[in-house]
Amino acid sequence: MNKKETNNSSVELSRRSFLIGSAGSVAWLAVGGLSMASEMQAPHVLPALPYAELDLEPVISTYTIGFHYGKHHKGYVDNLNKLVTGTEYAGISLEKIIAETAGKADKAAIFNNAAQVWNHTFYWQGLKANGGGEPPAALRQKIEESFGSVDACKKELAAAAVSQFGSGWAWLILEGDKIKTAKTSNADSPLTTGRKPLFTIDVWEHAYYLDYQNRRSDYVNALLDKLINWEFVLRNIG
Ligand code: MN3
Repeated sequence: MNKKETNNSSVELSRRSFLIGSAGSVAWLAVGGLSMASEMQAPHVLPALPYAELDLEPVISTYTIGFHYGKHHKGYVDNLNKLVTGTEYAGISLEKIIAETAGKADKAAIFNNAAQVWNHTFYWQGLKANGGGEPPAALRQKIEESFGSVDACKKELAAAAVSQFGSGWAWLILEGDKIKTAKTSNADSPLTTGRKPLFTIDVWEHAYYLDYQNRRSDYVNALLDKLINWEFVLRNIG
């Protein structure tokens, strides 16, 4: 572990301690992917980023994160809290809200905001400073079984991200014992079709337009080469 990572870890730990101390019911902070929001109750809380806002420079600028995390992600949390207050969805977990509102036209606003809260939290967790590079051996083997090579996996995921028409998300998911790629539109999530998310890339324009304008593929490739947190992907396989 280099010095920068050591420093980041201690920043992360002290943030966690602070949040756990100040909001004891928020269990999202446990690292490990899918369980991250399982005990989050309304009112829903914007989870802390697992790194400083400048740590993803130069791939994702502090300016982009300021808007994306501080305005967009926070906006979904605030909207969700407004929408569920006084309804049957108040006080239940984010995952349960997503499961119970998926596909219901009259619950679309609640679904969209809940799924966007989940998707963004998952997206931030999947990135890290000095990410990319080679996956851990156990993950590399799984990727090779599924795609032939790490490079082929990254190419297929980048193709999914670039070809998603309009706003949405590209994913690595687990189906059976194989890793696959997927893409979803707007707020949609693999969770609603029983697929297990391992990693996601936000391809809404707000995720990259300030830094890359129309060059979505440059954003996607830089993210996969320099920010993907392979340990997070491996933990989600479980
Ligand atoms: Mn976004």
